[in-house]
Amino acid sequence: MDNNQSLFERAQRVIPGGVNSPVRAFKAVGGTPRFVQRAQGPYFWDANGKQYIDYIGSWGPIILGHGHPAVVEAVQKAMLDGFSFGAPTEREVELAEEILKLVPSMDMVRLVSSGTEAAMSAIRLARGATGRKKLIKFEGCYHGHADALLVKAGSGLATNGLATSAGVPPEVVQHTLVLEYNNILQLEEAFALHGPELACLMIEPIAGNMNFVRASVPFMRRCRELCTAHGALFVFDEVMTGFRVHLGGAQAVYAQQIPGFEPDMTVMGKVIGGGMPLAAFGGKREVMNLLAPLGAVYQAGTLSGNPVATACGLATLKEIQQPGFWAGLEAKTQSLVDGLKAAAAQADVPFSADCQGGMFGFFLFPDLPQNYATVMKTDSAKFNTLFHGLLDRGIYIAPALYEAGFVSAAHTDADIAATVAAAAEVFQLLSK
Ligand code: KE4
Repeated sequence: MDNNQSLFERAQRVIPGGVNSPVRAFKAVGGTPRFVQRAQGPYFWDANGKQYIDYIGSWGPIILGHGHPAVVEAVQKAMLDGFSFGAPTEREVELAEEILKLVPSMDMVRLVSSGTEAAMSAIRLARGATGRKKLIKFEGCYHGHADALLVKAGSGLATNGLATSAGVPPEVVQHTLVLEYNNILQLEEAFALHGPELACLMIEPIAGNMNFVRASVPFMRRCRELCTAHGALFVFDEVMTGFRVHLGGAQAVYAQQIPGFEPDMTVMGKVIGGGMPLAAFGGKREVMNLLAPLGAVYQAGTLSGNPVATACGLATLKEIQQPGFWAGLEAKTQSLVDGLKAAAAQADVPFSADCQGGMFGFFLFPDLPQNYATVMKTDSAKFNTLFHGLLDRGIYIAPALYEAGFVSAAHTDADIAATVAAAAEVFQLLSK
């Protein structure tokens, strides 16, 4: 038995499923999860000492690569001054100022410890600000595991969402409408039916929880128009895309295509903590001031704005502002996507891929899917062959066909070339 297997057996005796987050268990792809011993740059080494090129990077946060010297130094220094105080620190103010400088649609921001907490709090704030109950989300978008968000579409627009998890009573999800991503007709109908009751619309602007599906510009423009017309808050969930697809997040990408575009609120996470537990939600001053201790919308957290996590996040945000950072990252991500496309074409394997900044996705379809139903038509057996073929060759991609991939600044051209070469071998297996 190898060390990953023995560790997995041991873990399953004391941790449900042997993991602290379900996707890590390899349930969708089968096989034994790789237990990470250590990581450095674009690599990690598993419990057997095998090296992998890491395209998960903690599901997005590790945009600099593992163990960036400036980040390690900042964290080590912060730790010497104390791990946690439960009292305000200057560094929280510094990080908030940095986030607001880079995402000018927000006037204020509140730091929390996870994307789930940030999304949950943003919804509560939207409901408090509007006095309304209903919210719109989209099938295939994941905003963390708060009860109101564990919902799938009901039988029709007039009906309530249906809980996707045990333990979530119907009355908790009754105000959550789930629409099809990129479906303007459904969007129009939902606002026509429920406009005055809608507190907010929450969306992943580039849906990394459907692997990689972009909201079309017409769809995004219509979301903005309808939220404005009906007084619903337009909430961008940029936990994954924030500081990952662009220095200003996905909202900066859409603002290039829709003049003056901005959401009303933004939820962030992952990169802003540099890999440590840190997330945030923010918006316009008049909405954010409704939060306790000023306003009536309660929200709190023992470790919110943690002094070590904020040091990690700040050091990360400083590095991604260095000259040439984004050009270099985008060039590497694009060369990965182009290489994979060429290798798939060479093997005559139906394949499509897309990327933005340091985030990419691919599908075993000739055309990029526009919604969840299409993504889930993927031949999972073929995906699993691809996943394990790459894993055996030391390439670590997401163990689920609906997850995105991430390139860091530490990935080298040689790493990208090795990845494409490994994929070319595996595509040959798929085409047999
Ligand atoms: P966390 O609570 O996991 O920090 O964030 C929830 C969340 C919110 N919004 C978006 C767009 C997200 O992608 C996430 C979390 N992403 C998943 C990966 N698809 C985290 C991985 C996991 O669940 O283990």
